[in-house]
Amino acid sequence: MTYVTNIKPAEADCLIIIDVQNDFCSNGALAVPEGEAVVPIINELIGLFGNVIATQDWHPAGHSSFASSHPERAPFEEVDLHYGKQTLWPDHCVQGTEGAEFHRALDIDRAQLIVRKGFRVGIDSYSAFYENDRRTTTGLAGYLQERELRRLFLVGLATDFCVRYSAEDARHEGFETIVIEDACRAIDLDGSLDAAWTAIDRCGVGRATSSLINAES
Ligand code: VGL
Ligand code: ZN
Repeated sequence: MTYVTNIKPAEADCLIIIDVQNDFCSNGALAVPEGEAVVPIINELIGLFGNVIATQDWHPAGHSSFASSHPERAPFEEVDLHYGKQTLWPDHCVQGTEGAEFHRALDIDRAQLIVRKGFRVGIDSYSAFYENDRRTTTGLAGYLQERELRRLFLVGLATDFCVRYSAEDARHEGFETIVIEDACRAIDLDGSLDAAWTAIDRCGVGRATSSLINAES
């Protein structure tokens, strides 16, 4: 595990806020335990970074990742879709619904880009970079390259799904990548949180704590 300390956000650094949406917070359709606890922490971080991007899980009704789209299947079961195994979820983050909106206290106005993902009815997308077929891109890597943003700090929901896969893909795309641990919360399904940290550590993504990130002095 690589712990990164003494971080002063600079020009080539970017904060990427993953899926801080109502459906992943308390009373949401796919509530992440303590999901909303990341909001004040992330708002502090937004103030320290010159570059901020957010992702928004953005599914059409009837999305293939919804258990309700599969007869006789229940949420949190796994099915085989055309690209491989897919966990089924309760209906969540349906385009245009309140559940898909960002948490109202999140300082989203500072985001320079919002990447919507999971909008293809037949493919889920955990990662901010690649959909779950591992082939279809969101365009984010190209955007970051064109803006010469090279070091990425990931925060948000959920640690063991969208944050994890975004971190792995960011690293594979050649970005220096750091997950800010206390600014994330997990779903934790059948050991998925342990698996996520193992995968994050193994691919060379660093970890940090928000209180050790300082403004440029
Ligand atoms: C997420 C499951 C389904 C996430 C999104 O944001 O981690 N998890 N859709
Ligand atoms: Zn989703």
